Amino acid sequence: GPAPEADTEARAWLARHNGEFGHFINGAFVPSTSGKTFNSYEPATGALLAKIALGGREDVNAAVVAARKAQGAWAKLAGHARARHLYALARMIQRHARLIAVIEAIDNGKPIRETRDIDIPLAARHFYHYAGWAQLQETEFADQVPVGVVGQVIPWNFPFLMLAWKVAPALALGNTVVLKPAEFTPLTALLFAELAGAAGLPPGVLNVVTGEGETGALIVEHDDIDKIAFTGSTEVGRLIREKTAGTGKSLTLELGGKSPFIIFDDADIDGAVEGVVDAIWFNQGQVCCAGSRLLVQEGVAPLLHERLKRRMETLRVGHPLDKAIDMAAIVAPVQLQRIESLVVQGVTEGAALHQPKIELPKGGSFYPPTLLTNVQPTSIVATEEIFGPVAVSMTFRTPEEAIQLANHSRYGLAASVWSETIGLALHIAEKLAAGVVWVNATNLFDAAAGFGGKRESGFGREGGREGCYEYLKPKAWLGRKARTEP
Ligand code: TXE
Repeated sequence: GPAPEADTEARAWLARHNGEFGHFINGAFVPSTSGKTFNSYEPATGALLAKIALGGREDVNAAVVAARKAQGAWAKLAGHARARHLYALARMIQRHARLIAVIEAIDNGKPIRETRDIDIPLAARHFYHYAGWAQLQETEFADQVPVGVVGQVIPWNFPFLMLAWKVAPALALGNTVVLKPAEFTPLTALLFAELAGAAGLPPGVLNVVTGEGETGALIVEHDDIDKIAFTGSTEVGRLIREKTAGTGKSLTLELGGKSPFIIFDDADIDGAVEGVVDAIWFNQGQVCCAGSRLLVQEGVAPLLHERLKRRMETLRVGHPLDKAIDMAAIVAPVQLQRIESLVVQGVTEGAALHQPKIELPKGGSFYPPTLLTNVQPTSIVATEEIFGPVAVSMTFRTPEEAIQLANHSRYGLAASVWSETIGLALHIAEKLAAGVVWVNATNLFDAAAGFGGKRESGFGREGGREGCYEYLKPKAWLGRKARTEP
């Protein structure tokens, strides 16, 4: 069951705010001008978790005004001075790692083991990494200037990590931020804002406006924002691209995916099975780069499916704060229904359904680990992002067929290739339409490596040097020496 002592600190933090949160604008929490709020629920129980300010036009405007006012002085700071702020933020994350991890697990429904070991440490690492780039700004990016005021709209699947991916490079390179967390998961962004204030980040440099899609749209449409960075659904990404077209705003989009996970006959089968567990059942499959399309070479398919099914029987689905579980809750009932309906459609289109006989907790939004075999490449479950713990499996005969099947997608975010023949694996990797290819591995991330997609998975990179360019604009300086001679 859940570890009750683990959430005392979290409950105390919620109680300190009376379970009600305003926007973080110009260094302080403020309610919505309209007085409107929305509810945030606990996915694992369905219980009300907090009341959150619903951002309207006035709130977005106040945040943009604060960000604009702060931007000049923030950009004028020497790189090493901005780096000090980022180091302070990174240390703050580490000091409060447990609290952030617990709040994230409660708010999103994901396992505490994942927030504790992955989301939060990796978020801290992003701040450390970009502190390094801030120190190098004058020498490495001498001909570039900050973009200015940046609007960042982020999703609910990795709320704190997506905040770090966006906020760290933006601040490091002299921009100021108006951030909108997803409506399902606003809490760790608010906690971060509070910690940033305590760490001495100047008012206005980071502003958090909470709200639903409409609040995001107000940010996208605001006249005094220089750039929009968005991670979320392909549909909303398309809308944002349309809305920013014809304006001077820069844009980066990190959208959906349907990433292939290719297993050749000569792959290390046990390794590949553990890879699948990681690829599609990590974070309940709510991962943009999830290896959701298994492409298995014909000779090994029966064995792989058998081993995979056996492994599925051992996965435990439980409460997010239980350290002994592998999977926890789906973020919201609406997402659960979407998963259920897509799986039903897949079965109607001829897929064979396999779910282990395991017990699911009652009350919250839970879905078991699921495998669909005998899937046709044109089936809706093979083409649409399910964004849940559902692996769909198809077979292929030749490497050429694997490449063709893998690239038969409107997306191009990630791919995994499993083979003990390194030459083959590298040949396949080269041919895949993807922003990242993992060989005999999956879901590997690093703050120093640029992450992003092609095709309808979006454009722009987060992480590493590439991530810096998304928050800088080239500026040419041409001039003549003043003539001093007569
Ligand atoms: O995403 P939305 P949803 C995919 C995944 C999932 C589906 C639906 O397939 O099942 O999208 O999820 C804000 N202008 N991904 O509906 O709506 C919204 O408030 C500006 C993949 O939750 O895209 C939230 O902060 N902003 C993805 C953010 O956009 C708007 C992660 C993302 O929510 C807006 C999430 C608008 N018009 C979902 N409408 C990934 N790439 O990892 C909404 N928002």
